[in-house]
Amino acid sequence: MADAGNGRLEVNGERLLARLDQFAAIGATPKGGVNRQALTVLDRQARQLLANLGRARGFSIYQDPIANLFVRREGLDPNLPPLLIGSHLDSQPSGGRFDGALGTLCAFEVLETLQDHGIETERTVEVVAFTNEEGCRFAPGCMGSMAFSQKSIPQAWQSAKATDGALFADELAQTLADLQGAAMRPLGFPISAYLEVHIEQGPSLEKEGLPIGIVTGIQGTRWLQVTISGQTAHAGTTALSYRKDPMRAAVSSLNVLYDDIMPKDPQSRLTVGRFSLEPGAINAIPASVTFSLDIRHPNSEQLELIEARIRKVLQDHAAENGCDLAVNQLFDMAPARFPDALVSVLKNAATTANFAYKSMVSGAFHDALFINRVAPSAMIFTPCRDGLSHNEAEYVKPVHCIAGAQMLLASSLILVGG
Ligand code: HGY
Ligand code: MN
Ligand code: MN
Ligand code: MN
Repeated sequence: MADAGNGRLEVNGERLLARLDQFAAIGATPKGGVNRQALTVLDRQARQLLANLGRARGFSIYQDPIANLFVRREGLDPNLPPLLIGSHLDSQPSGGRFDGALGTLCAFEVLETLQDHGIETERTVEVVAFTNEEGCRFAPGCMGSMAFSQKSIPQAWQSAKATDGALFADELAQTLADLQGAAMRPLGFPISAYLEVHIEQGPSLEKEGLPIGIVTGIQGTRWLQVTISGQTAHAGTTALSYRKDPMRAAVSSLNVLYDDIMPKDPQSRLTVGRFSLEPGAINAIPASVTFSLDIRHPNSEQLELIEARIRKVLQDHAAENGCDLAVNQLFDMAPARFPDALVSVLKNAATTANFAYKSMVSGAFHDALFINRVAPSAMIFTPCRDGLSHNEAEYVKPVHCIAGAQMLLASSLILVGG
């Protein structure tokens, strides 16, 4: 096995960094981030680029009915379920150039390194770019990995009832049609394991000066869509006692929730990411306000309690303001715990590759959460500057990008034999 003179196979760091630049150019924003949202023309361009790069290396290219993209490097024994490695290529609207792309391109770099050195693995290795991990343009997140794990595409995602359901169906069909040079295959297939490299999207690895995090699990996430409906009326003539003001109900309930949840439980997370009012006239009391709530906690019971508390507070403040309340749960991702045996493989790889590391639970959700429901999965984190992500200033040092790919290569080699 060719190596860099120190007895180990090395990824081609320069090539990886060049690939990251190539993909960052697709949907590049003026502040150095990317806006490459799921199923947009830009997302399709990134998928096509990965497919072309894979074909140029002689790998087979597949997609499935939810537009997950696969780049396959055959192993010696076709009867062995493949090792799946990858992440996602879609981004946040004001996203960073590493979230998702780093994991996908580290995975592709593993295939290229195996190819460069003519290494024949017993087991086939496939790179995957899962569709719509972010869930911003179309909720929920992790659509590709969720559909893969349950071998079906929930009807709700394509029905007009869901947020932009009809648009989703059209954009999915167009994305599938646009991809050149890929064969269609059914949703979900047996895999031996799934590994994902991802940026930590938090500050701890950088703070502790560690190049690698070994992820033992992912905290739970719930998304709610809240609509408080009151009565639109004249801003100047309507006295307080006559008002049914949904904005007042929203502000007072959120004030309670902001003070009551995160300050009292440092493991909890509560975020209002989206907020809109109807009709949106400066001089009319709103008829309704609609906002999102992103709730996170590593513990399922706590997540349940937090959601119940939120619903109660919203209900009380809506009622106090003579308003109606509707709460729609957009999704509920139960916490995931990765299998110890696979986590140990990553730890062995880190030790062999001489990377200092720590074990940690992910604050962000990832495709690995769903794939872990059908096959042993685990993740490798790299530090990111100031822990910043879902922000155009997201940054990972080149040395850490390369460390992520090297870890993925070392872990994959343990899992594929040959
Ligand atoms: O929201 C998340 O946790 C993921 O980064 N999309
Ligand atoms: Mn991500
Ligand atoms: Mn993300
Ligand atoms: Mn992910």
